[in-house]
Amino acid sequence: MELLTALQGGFGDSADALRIDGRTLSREQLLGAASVVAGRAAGASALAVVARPTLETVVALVGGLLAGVPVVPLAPDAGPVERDHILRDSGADLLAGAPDEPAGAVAALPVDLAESTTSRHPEPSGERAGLVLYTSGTTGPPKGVQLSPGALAAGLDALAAAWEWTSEDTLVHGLPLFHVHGLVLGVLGALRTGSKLVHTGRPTPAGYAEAQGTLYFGVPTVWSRIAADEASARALGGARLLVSGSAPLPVPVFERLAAVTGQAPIERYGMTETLITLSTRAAGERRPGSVGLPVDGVRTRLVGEDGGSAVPSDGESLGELQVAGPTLFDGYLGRPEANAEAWTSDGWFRTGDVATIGPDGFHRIVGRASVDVIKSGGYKIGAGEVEAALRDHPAVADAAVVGAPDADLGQLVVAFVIPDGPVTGEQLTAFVAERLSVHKRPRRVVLVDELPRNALGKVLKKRLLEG
Ligand code: MLC
Ligand code: AMP
Repeated sequence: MELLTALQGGFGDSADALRIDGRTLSREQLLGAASVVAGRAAGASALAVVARPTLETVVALVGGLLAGVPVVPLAPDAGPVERDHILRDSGADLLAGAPDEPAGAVAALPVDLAESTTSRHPEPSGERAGLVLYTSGTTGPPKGVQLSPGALAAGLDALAAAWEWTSEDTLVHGLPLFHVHGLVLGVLGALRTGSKLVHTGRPTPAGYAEAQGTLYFGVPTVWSRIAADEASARALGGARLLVSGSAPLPVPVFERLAAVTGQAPIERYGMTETLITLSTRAAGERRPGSVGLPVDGVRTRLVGEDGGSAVPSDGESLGELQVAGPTLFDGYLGRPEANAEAWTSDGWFRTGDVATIGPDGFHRIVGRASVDVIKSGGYKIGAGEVEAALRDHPAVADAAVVGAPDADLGQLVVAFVIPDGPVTGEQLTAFVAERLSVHKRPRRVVLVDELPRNALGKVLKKRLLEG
């Protein structure tokens, strides 16, 4: 399966085919440098990549894919607990990053853009995972989602069709390069469609405004900040398409963005495990609060709370959204139980999201079935992982973590902590930021004497959210 079609030369090339944080690379230069990485990575079990927003990250990613070695992106600020877990769980035996990147116990593969080779590695047949992306669940440490080159290609082709995305586009975003949105859509998408890529380093309104793109990607927090910054928003008026995803785009943000930029955003829905499965269309209706229709090849259904009954497509009845199709992952790495839970006996993936489907087929995502999965700034954060990190602090007796509604981030990570000694909220925030990664830190810590529990001892999180 050839995934990186734009590297075959058919779309032409330019010195600034890729621009990240002000530095540029042509596709030919990318291929030359990535081929060096591929030569060094060949035969590895898995290649971890410290996914800073840099050209080196893209070179390492492409090198791993060309070598047929599963690529495991790491959040650059991942603390020791998160990083050690991902390295151990994925079996990564090489770690790629800038030459000064500390590799720890794993062998280092330094990426130097000055190194290039004319030897070429034909893209592998695709039997092994292309990417292993780590995602948090309700409990326990993050799980490795195995995505095949075939699923990645099918997902990107479906989006290219839905958004009329071509080599004429210049894609702009500033999203992190260790998740589906920034990495799969935001980097591999450009390397498959042949569009130019501008990565702004951070997803700031000013960075987006300066970039002069035709196609812009953002999470709702980014769009909300752009909509509030009129000068930047107006600069996007000439773009072809503004696309929001990774979390619900609030209707007032949709409307404000449409008013200030002169164009309604596209909203699309997906998951690490399924890639992007639903979207409104470039040529179709863009309805506020709706994520539109299944993309090419994807099938959806709603299932009632009892797990079996079908839910009518009346735009009101709620059910769990289940999906099937060629964009789905090949299972969680080494997790037979999680895999058994994730799929129905008839082969559908349970998303854990609650949705409605209208008579016209338009889907609306209403929320998540579990309060233990938090979406903050578009990042998925498992309450259980943050609670476990907090309990590792010597002055914490117990902790419960919830996602409180927040105008900027969608949800805010809030920790209710029973202390067992002198400790401040700031200290606990820093403790989590250092052990896991910065975006998983509780932004608010409430010290309490006890946690509300039901008769079975389970914490009543809804009560914490109400109080
Ligand atoms: C803050 N910082 C700290 C810290 N507190 N550093 C150390 N310790 C602490 N206690 C630093 C950070 O490192 C960072 O530095 C800076 O402060 C700001 O970080 P932040 O507070 O986390 O930024 P924030 O404003 O909250 O970020 C908002 C955001 C971000 C929207 C930019 O949440 C984001 O990038 N979201 C994108 C998530 C995403 O791509 N999700 C896709 C998942 S895939 P510095 O130096 O970095 O500025 C998916 C599938 C699909 O969902 O459908 O797409
Ligand atoms: P992740 O595991 O980070 O890929 O996050 C996937 C989750 O993000 C989904 O299960 C949804 O809960 C949420 N999500 C993604 N896109 C949207 C959207 N457009 N609207 C609402 N929720 C979304």
